[in-house]
Amino acid sequence: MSNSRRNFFQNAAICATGLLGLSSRLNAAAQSTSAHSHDAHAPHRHTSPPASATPHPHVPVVTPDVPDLPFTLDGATKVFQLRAEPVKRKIAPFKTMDAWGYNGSCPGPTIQVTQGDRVRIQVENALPESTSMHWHGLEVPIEQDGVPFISQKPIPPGETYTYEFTVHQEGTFFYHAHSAMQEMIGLLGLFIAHPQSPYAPHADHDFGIVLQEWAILPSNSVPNTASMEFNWLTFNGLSAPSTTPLVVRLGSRVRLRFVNLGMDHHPIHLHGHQFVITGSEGGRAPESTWYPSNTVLVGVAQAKVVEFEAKYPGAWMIHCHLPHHMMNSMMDLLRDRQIQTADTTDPRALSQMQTLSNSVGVEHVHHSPIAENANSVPGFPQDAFMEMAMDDAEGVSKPETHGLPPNWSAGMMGMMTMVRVLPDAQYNEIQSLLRTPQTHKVEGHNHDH
Ligand SMILES: [Cu+2]
Repeated sequence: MSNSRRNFFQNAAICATGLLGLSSRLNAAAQSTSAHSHDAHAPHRHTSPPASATPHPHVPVVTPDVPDLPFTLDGATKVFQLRAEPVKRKIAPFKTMDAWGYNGSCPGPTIQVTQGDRVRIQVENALPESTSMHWHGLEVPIEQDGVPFISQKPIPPGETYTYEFTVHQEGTFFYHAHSAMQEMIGLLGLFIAHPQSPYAPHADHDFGIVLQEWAILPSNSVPNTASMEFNWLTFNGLSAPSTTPLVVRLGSRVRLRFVNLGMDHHPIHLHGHQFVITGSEGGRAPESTWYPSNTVLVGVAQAKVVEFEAKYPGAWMIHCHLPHHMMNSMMDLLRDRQIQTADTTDPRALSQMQTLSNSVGVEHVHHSPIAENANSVPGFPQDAFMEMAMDDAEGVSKPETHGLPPNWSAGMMGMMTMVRVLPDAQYNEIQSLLRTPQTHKVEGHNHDH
């Protein structure tokens, strides 16, 4: 180790010690406002982020549909536990996959620390094969780098390996098993390092979104990680319309952090607003580099962070703009009965739609009207029969979808979610629903009777 490098780590350690008090307070603040934290220390799940007059230097990152990873303290060191294991994930109302993940979640739970923190992460291997963990983008000593046979021996099934390092960076990082097929079957998660000096301007909402793609043959549940034909596209392990909308207050500043560890680059597009790209997998970008945009290309192994003022009320889509990534495999719904016609007077087509309806498990299958002469038009059908409303399906109906127009889910497919920019009254209504113990549905106002 060179002198400069040794000095660097010594300085980092001193820095961490000096800032420990601040760091702990930041984390206490973060945990008390964490919207989706599963930390037993967080007393208020689903509480709303504070309004812009917040006393906190930063709001915690919310990873929709993915929990946060709790930690304990050993002196000044934050201790995390990750268990690599098979995970069942219901990615859409009619599709459950057998992936691998951490602590029952795929992607794994989000780690949030503050720049300067010393962290210890105990990785338990409950997989049927060896694994290891790489801290993607973090400047850690080589023995913590997680590459099997180069920086460590693989972690055998049933054993636990401990990583420990100081996080001297800020930004959006991720952790993943350092083997290609294990990455592709889901072994990754977000690693957020909040800055010691708050970012300016202040963001009122901060969301993390993991982009993944899967090849799952009809009637199968195990992704084929060797395939290059992806038919299921997910944000945080869910396909639209199961993805939970991002609910933000009108007039607030919103930060979105995307990470991609798949086989394709995803151009992520936001409707109705311009954003600036404020960071990458290397941390915060200087403000002089920001320019207006509404599509950000999130390349493989990259993180991209964008920020925007939520100026316009409405339900604004956020999605990958690759056309095939805005849908999932229809083959899977139809199994061996492909629709050959969209003629609704064709009894076969109707029976197929009925089959579809049964397999989806909802009474109403919605599709847009088609023309009388549709079958005589070359190229027909394209999107007919691809629109299916599943507003009330399990995993789709939730407080965050409350108040959306009927059949809102008809056009929501694949790598897609929405940001709902809501005036105070509607925003507060959803926050209040989130604080209420959930019953089966939130739409009905008399479901207690
Ligand atoms: Cu894409």
